[in-house]
Amino acid sequence: MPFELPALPYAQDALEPHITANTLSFHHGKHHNAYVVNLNKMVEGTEFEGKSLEDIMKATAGDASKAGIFNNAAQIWNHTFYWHSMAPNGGGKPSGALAEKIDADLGGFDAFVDAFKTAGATQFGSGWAWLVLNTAGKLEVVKTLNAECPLTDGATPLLTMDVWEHAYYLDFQNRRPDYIATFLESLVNWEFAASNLAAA
Ligand code: MN3
Repeated sequence: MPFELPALPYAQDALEPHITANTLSFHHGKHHNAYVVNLNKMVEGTEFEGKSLEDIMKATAGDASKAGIFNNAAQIWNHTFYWHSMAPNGGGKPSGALAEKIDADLGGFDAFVDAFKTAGATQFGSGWAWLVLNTAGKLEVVKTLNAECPLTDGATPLLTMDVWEHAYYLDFQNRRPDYIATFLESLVNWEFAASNLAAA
C-alpha cells in the first residue's frame, strides 16, 4: 500500500485568524503532499516498500546514502504530528499529569514557554521545536534540523511546532517569534500532548 496524505484533523480555515486557509492549502496540500508523492516514488521496489513510516525513519536516520528516503518519510510523520499539535481554540495551559510533569521536569509552565520559544527561535534555518519524553523518562524541550525527528533517538514526541519558513511566511512573513507566540497562545493542543504522555 502506498503512503497517502492524511486529512487535516480540522477544516482548512479552522485555525484562522492565526494560521490562514491559504497557508494550510500550501502547507498541507502542496508541501506535505509532496513528501508523500516523493517517498512513494523512492521506496517503490526497495526493501522499504510496505514498511511503516516509523520503521523507515529508524532504519535510515543518519545514513547519508538514504537521506532522501529519510527526509521524505520523516517530513510526512512530522507534519501529521504537527497538525494534531494544534487545534481550533487551542492555547492555554496543560492540566493534570502533564502539568505536574512540566512543573517537576521543566521548572513550571513559564519555564516551558521560555524554553520552547527559544528552541523555535534559535533553530537556524529550517527545523522543528518539540516537547518530548526523553529516554530517561523526563520531559525535555528540543529542536531538530530540517526533517530530523526525536523519535529516531528513542524519545517520545508529545508536541511539535514547524519552524520552516513555509509554516508561517504567508501569515507572519519574517516574524518567526510572532508565529511562535501565536502557536503557544492560541493554537497549541494540550489534550494531544497529554494523550501522548498517557500512552508513552
Ligand atoms: Mn512544514
